[in-house]
Amino acid sequence: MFWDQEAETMGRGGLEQLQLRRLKATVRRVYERVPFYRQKFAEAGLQPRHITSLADARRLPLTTSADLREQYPRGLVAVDATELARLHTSSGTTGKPKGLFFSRKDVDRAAELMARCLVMAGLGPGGILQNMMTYGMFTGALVMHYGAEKVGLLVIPSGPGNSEKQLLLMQDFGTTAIHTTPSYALYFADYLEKKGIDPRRELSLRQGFIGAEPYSEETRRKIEQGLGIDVYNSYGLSEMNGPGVAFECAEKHGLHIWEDFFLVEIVDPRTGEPLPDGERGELVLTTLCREAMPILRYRTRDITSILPQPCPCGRTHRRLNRITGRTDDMLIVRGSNIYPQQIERVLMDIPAVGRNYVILLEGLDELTVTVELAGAGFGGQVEKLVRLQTEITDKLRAEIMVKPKVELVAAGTLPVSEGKARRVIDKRSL
Ligand code: DLL
Repeated sequence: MFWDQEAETMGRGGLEQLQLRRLKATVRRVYERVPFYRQKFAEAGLQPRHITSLADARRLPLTTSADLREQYPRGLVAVDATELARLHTSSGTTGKPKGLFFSRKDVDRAAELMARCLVMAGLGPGGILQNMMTYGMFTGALVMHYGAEKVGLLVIPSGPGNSEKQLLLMQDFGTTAIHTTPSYALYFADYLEKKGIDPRRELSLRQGFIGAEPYSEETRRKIEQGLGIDVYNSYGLSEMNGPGVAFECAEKHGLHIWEDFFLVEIVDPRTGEPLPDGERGELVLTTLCREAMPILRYRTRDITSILPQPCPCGRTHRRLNRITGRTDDMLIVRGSNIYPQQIERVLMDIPAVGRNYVILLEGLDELTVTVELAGAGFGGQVEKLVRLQTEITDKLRAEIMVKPKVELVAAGTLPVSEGKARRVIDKRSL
């Protein structure tokens, strides 16, 4: 099923021609209207007429998250104030937020891409979507909301948290699909288990659109089992609209990124040099259709690779591999480079492990992983617990080359955040 079959299955030649036309228009636009880019072009001795092929894109300046903060609040806006329709902000872990503007057309186009994603996952009129993302300055809920309405779904804007209310809505209105983060999906699965509710028999849930945070295949499996749904990975970032940038099709093997809207590059995070398809590196994106706030070569800091093979679903837009981490997520512990996702993969593959965990670093590189046990966990069988603790320690050590201290706690003990989970607490720098 397609939302926009022509655009989604366009031949590569036509798609690349379209990209080039849009790239040139975007370059002209920012050169003429955004002093920040005009200056960057001047520094590089570059003019819009120098961009004559897609390969020339690598001559364009890179834009970083720090640039967006420095240009806050309106530095990167490329339209008149009267054309602005919506503001979102995105706050990182430090400093000023980023101001992200949409024109009316941008709002509609973001919804259009979201609609492609939802139809790709098999949704259509009659579907009932419970949108459990945070409504507000975060793009996650609103962009999905508009896309889902476009497709003809009934949208329940439940927002995050309050599992009791979420469950009631699902029971009373027959929710068929949910939109949430992996951490809340796991938490909610736990909640149902505790309540003794079998989602397969008692709820109408069929699909989950899960994103906004990295997660592993093992976590996908846990969510699918716990909620009795098909999980589709959804990737996006506020700087590029929010959700709807890349999404899985029924193959569930890589996320189609909408290349008529985004120019995709993978670069070596250290040198910024482009890498060939298939190699893992940092994702760099250029908006090709944004009016209010076009962004050239944005360094997402997300690590992934392009799956070069054509997809059996017939879409020609290339697929991104699951995001395996961020360049700024990497922890260096006793000289080893560790990504939190490596820890997650190991944990979620152990059936006795529950759905939440925290990674704590303190003192001189002491690493403690606190792990919730699955459902019935603490049966007072100390021997079993000790065995499990040893199993987790050994498996983590084999994966990350560092021996962590492992603490086991009862299910539901660790805090759950309504927005994105905070799983790594690094007290070393304090
Ligand atoms: O999280 C947009 C979004 C909302 C995507 C809802 C999907 C669903 P930001 O708050 O700007 O925007 O955060 C963007 O979150 O650069 C990634 O590091 C991470 N991220 C988002 N989706 C995924 C995913 C939204 N599926 C940042 N897998 C991105 C891994 C993800 N990481």
